[in-house]
Amino acid sequence: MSTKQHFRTCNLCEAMCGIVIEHNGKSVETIKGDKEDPFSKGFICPKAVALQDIYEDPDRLKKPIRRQGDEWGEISWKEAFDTVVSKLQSIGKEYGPDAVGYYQGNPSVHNLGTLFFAGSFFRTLQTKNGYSATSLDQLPHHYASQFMLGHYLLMPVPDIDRTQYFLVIGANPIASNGSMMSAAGMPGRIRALQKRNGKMVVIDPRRSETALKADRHHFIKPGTDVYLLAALLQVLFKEALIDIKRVGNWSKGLDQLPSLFEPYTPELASAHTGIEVEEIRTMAHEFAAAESAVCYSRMGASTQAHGTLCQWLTNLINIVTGNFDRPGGAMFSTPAVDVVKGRKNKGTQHKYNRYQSRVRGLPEFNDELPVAALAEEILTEGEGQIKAMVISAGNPVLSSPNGTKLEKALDQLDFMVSIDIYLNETSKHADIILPPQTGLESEHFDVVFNNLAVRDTAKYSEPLFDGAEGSKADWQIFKELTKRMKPLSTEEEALDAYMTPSNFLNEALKKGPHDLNLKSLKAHPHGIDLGPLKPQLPDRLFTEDKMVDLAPALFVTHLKNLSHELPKASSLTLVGRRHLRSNNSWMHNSERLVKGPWRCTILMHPEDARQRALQPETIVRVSSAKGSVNLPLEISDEMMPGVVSIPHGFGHNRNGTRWQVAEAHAGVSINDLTDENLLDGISGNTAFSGVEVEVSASA
Ligand SMILES: Nc1nc2c(c(=O)[nH]1)N[C@H]1C(S)=C(S)[C@@H](COP(=O)(O)OP(=O)(O)OC[C@H]3O[C@@H](n4cnc5c(=O)[nH]c(N)nc54)[C@H](O)[C@@H]3O)O[C@H]1N2
Ligand SMILES: Nc1nc2c(c(=O)[nH]1)N[C@H]1C(S)=C(S)[C@@H](COP(=O)(O)OP(=O)(O)OC[C@H]3O[C@@H](n4cnc5c(=O)[nH]c(N)nc54)[C@H](O)[C@@H]3O)O[C@H]1N2
Ligand code: SF4
Ligand SMILES: [Mo]
Repeated sequence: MSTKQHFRTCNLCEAMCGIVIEHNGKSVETIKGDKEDPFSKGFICPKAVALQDIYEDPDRLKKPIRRQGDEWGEISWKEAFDTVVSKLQSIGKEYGPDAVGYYQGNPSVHNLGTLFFAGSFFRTLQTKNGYSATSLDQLPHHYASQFMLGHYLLMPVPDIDRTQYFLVIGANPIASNGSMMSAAGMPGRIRALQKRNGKMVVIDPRRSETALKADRHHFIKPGTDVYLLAALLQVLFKEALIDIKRVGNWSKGLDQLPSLFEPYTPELASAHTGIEVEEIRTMAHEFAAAESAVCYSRMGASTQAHGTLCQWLTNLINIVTGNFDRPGGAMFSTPAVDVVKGRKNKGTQHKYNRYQSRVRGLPEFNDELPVAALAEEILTEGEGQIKAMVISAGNPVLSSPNGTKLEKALDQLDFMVSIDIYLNETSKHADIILPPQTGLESEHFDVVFNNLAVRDTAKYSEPLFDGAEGSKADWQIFKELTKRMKPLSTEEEALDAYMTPSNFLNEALKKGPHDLNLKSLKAHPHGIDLGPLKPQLPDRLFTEDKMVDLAPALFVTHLKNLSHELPKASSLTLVGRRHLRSNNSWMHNSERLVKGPWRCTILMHPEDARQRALQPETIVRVSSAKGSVNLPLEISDEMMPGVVSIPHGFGHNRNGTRWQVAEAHAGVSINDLTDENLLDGISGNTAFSGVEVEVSASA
């Protein structure tokens, strides 16, 4: 068979790299970067080849399976759908709609069909118990956007290609390839910044892969970023370095800010963060003096106790220095499919706290509750207790705090269904697993990540291969479930065949700002360049008064209540880390990606190891209030003294899973140590950073 070329976008992470796949119609020969892709220009990371590994993976599920005791047996799609819907309906009827919960994991937003079709199904459940990986990740960013700009999806993106000063707080884009900042080819973009005499400053408790490339790196005590950000604002106001520019014409609340930040001196910030007073002042001066500058705070500044305050203050720093909505600062994309306009806010300025979680009273946001509440909502008896779960494209046993508690909870459900390609640590608790086609078998367009991209481009990827015989795509699964839950009306019936991801995409493109359609995208298989980010405020604001709210009352109150006292010294604080060749919990089944040195280690500063008489490369025991794990110790001065780091997504050592390579590289789960009670005080987002642990030689 002759070799053909197929062009597509890799959908494994947020970077949207263009790839060229050489294939013979049945199998992949090579996967390489597509130099003609206008966004990625040939860049790929080592994970791209995993698209082939996942496609060929003998462990990947292709037919629905049903559990009987510890055994799984294949069943037909009809039997699977019938059983799932009759179980969900009977549980809903007996205990009320809140008895059925759902969780959507990270790959949901990388999947065109799921984005278009999952929502309709979950709405048929009419439950308050909706959860997703959002509250393990970027929920504070949505709060900041909703409360300041009026729309939770209107996200400021660092204009990395034009900035002269890039302040990176709690992000490691060299390993993660960027998040809430789709920017394929981060190493090249950082090199270009430095070549044009720009600077990158990194704030991280670990000298990360990104910190190694920085002009300056400062260690910071986990969870204390709010003091640093507030001190930067204090210096800017106190020394009259404010130059708000255009935003001043359509923003409110500026007058409140100087007194609000006055107490947050660099001295106070230094005591909390461990960063020198003079370094903090210099950072503020440099930021204000730079031709353009952008502060970018991500995971480390989001999944922590003051995540929402951090995102608010990050926006403020960009705004009050005149670096908002202008080249080189924080800007907004103009995506071909406009998800922001597409998801109207319908006048509810704040989709927030319309109801609370039953047991702990955590606030709803955008129809979801924080995942940290999920286990207790299943385990705590009473009206509204969750009795059944639908889990799609997620692995919360490994990804959510106190995973051991969640796995106990899942075990006691009356019914659970997973929509997943693997029998993983979570789906193993299901009664039925519905496996979708995936990756190379799917068509693709990035609806979400173009909204977060550092440049506007558009690209459609055709499916490369047909799915296995009789298999279904995620969207077909959701569509079938929806129809069975809520039979179609005659009008809907007439439209049914038209309701496909491509038709929806075509409609959305036609409504979008660039006058595109599916046909025009198909004519450009490498993608279309739509240019650099453009200023677009105040038109794009969604606040009712068309003003940027610089001082939302909810945030101001929390800041006023923030304790200035230093916490009592803890022994060791735990943070996470990501590795370039891994992706959350589900890419450990590719032999090519897991090879090399053992990655699931705990990193510790030499002085901390010496104090505990711990030897390198020995197995140590790490204990927290929630659990303990044993894993190899790596001693390195890349860690800040007092802070240790363990990667997340490992822990494939639980019985009953079916991913052979991952089981052979099991590691342990950091989330057996993390705590479902440590949350961002405003949003209920999980605070993964800052868990106290003790480390000792393992017996
Ligand atoms: N301690 C700690 N915990 C963390 C983090 C951390 O930094 N530290 N990071 C958090 C973050 S940011 C995130 S986003 C979460 C991620 O956590 P989750 O979203 O809960 O889990 P993933 O590991 O992404 O698992 C994704 C699942 O989707 C399946 N899958 C892959 N592709 C498809 C598909 O096309 N369709 C379907 N139906 N299924 C598919 C995979 O088989 C896998 O089982 O983890 C969070 N947990
Ligand atoms: N290779 C790879 N790429 C990925 C993923 C993956 O698992 N592997 N996951 C994807 C997903 S779902 C996401 S959300 C993104 C996340 O991408 P990023 O936002 O870049 O997140 P991380 O790579 O986890 O980097 C977070 C950094 O914050 C630091 N940190 C921890 N606590 C604190 C703190 O309190 N303050 C400060 N200032 N820093 C702190 C950590 O040491 C770490 O270096 O990556 C995506 N890309
Ligand atoms: S950085 Fe790697 S995983 Fe992410 S889109 Fe590019 S090739 Fe895929
Ligand atoms: Mo994430």
